[in-house]
Amino acid sequence: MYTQALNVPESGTAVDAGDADKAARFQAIVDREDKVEPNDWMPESYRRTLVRQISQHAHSEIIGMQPEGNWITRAPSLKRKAALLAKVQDEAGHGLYLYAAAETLGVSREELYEQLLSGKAKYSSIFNYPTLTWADIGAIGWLVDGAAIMNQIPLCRCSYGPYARAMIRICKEESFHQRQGYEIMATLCGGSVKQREMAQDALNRWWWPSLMMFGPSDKDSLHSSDTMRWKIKRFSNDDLRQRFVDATVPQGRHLGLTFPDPELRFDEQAGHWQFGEIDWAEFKRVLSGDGPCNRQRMQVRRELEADGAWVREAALVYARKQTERNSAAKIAAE
Ligand code: FAQ
Repeated sequence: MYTQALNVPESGTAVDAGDADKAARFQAIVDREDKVEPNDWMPESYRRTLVRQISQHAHSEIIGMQPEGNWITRAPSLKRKAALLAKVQDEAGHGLYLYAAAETLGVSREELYEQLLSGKAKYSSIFNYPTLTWADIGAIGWLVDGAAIMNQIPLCRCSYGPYARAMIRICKEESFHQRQGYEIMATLCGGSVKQREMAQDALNRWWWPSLMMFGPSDKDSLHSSDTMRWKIKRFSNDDLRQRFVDATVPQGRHLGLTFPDPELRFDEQAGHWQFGEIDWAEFKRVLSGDGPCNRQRMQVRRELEADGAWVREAALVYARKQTERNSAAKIAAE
C-alpha cells in the first residue's frame, strides 16, 4: 500500500536474527535520545504509526482552517482580520511541514490526500464543531491552540527527526495563536454585558470538545504504549489533559468566566483541578463521522480539492517546462 522507505524491510513483522539485531539497535538509538532519520532502519510498525499520527495531524491543520476561515470576512476590525488571516495561513503552513515530514517515511502526498478525501483518515474531532460567533475565534485560539501546544511541545522531542524538527516551528506559532485567542477573550470579557455573554457561551461550547482533543482515556488508548516506548509520545493522553486543565482553569477564572463542569474543583492535596467525566459517547460519535459539522467539513475539502485542480496542473506543466528549458540550456552550453 505505502511506497517503501529506504532500508525498510517488506514485512516489519517477520523477525529473523538480523531483524532482531536491527530492532535492538533501533531501540538503543531511541533510548539514548538520538534521532531516527529517514534512511535509518526502523520497524515497519514504527513507520506505520508515524505515518498515521503525522498525517492525521497534517489533515487536522488543513481541516482546522475551515472553522476560523468562516470568520475572516466578518472579523470586527482590520487588525483582527489581519491577525486571523495570518493565523489561518500559519495552519496551512503547518499542514505543509507535516505532509513533508510524512513523505520522508515513503508515503506520497497524493496517497495521504486520498485517505483524507475518501474518509479513511481521521482528523482531530475538535474541527467538527461550528463557529457561531466571533467569541468562538477567541475560544479556539485560547483553548484549541492551548490544547494543541500542551500536546505538541513534547512532540518537539519525538524520536523521529523530521517530525520533531517540524514541531519546533509549529509550536512557536501555536503559542502566538494561543495568546491572540486569549486576548480576544480578555477584550470581550472587559466589554459590554452582551460581549461577556458571548465569551461565556463560547467557553461553554468549546470546553468539553477541547478536552476530547487529547484522545481517549489511557485505559482505552490503543497506541499509547507503543508510541511511548518509541518516544514518539512522551506523556499519556490523560496526563496531558490534566496539565491542560490545570493551566487553563486559572486563566478562565482570571477573566471572570465559569467552566461548564459542576464537578470542577481544586484538589489541594493532589495540587490538581479535578474535572467531571467526558462524554465519550459524543467523542465516538464525532470520530465516526456524525459530529455537528463532519459532513460539511469533508464536502468543503472535496470542493476545494476539485477547484484547485487547475492550479496543480498548471504548476506541474510549468515545472516540467522549466526542467526542459534548463536541460536544453545545459546541453547548449556543453
Ligand atoms: N480526534 O490510541 P489513541 C491543532 C483517534 S492540531 C480524532 O490514544 P494516539 C492545531 C486516534 O487517532 C490537532 N481522532 O491514539 C490547530 C486513534 O485512531 P486510529 C491535532 C482521535 O495517536 C489549532 C484512536 O482515536 N493534533 O489543533 C482523537 O496515540 C487551531 C485511538 O487513540 C495532533 O494530531 C481526536 N481528538 O493519540 C489547527 C497531534 N484522539 O488512528 C487549527 C499529534 C484520538 O487508530 C486551529 N497527535 N483519536 O484510527 C497525537 O498526539 C495523537 O495522535 C493523539 C491521539 C493524542 C491525538
